[in-house]
Parts: sequence; structure tokens; C-alpha cells
Amino acid sequence: MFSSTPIERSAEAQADIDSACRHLALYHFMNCPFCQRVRSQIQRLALPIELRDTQRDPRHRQDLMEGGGRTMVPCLRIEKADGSVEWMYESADINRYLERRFG
Ligand SMILES: N[C@@H](CCC(=O)N[C@@H](CS)C(=O)NCC(=O)O)C(=O)O
Repeated sequence: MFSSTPIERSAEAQADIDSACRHLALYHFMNCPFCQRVRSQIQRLALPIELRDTQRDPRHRQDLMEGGGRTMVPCLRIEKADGSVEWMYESADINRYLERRFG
């Protein structure tokens, strides 16, 4: 499987990104190729985003269904500054969002 070297940042820049990533979580499962694309992007951008496996933990699957309205993965849960939550589906959209915000 293709993987690239994670980008490197100054300690300060990485600390800001670590902090921002506390408000993100990726719903996924291991054998999903679309999830793999997003996990590769997360690795490349050195993002400490919590991974929530919906096959291994039924609570994550239930939270995804209740919050996002579908069990489809990948889905990025984005908690905004005002406390509202966006559930972003579609691997291409998630990767574009991560690149724009952290690339
Ligand atoms: N177009 C979507 C396809 C995602 C997709 O098909 N995910 C499958 C797993 S590989 C899935 O979640 N299927 C179960 C479901 O929809 O509940 C993307 O690129 O993210």
C-alpha cells in the first residue's frame, strides 16, 4: 500500500494543529478502501485525529447513524467553535477539507 512520509512542522505549528484536531474524529473501518484514502491523508499531514471504528465498536456506528444520518464511512465529525457539529461524508470531500485546512 502506498504511503508517504508525514510532513514536518515546527513544534509550535504542530501544537496548533494537535489542538485543532481534538475537535475532529474520523468514523471508519479497516477494510474500507475509501477510509484507507482518508487515513493516508491523515498520516501524510501528521494529524492526530481520533479514529472511531464502526465495525469494532457498535456505539460508534450508532453515534454515526444518529448524528450523521447514515452509517456510511468514512465520515469526519467536525466540532465547530460555536459547538455545532458537521458530519462530512465522501472521502474526496474529507481529503479536500483536510488539505485546505492543514496542508
Ligand atoms: N463515495 C463514498 C463511498 C463510501 C462507501 O462506499 N463506504 C462503504 C464502505 S467501503 C460503506 O460505508 N458502506 C456501508 C454503508 O453505506 O452503510 C466515499 O468516497 O467516501
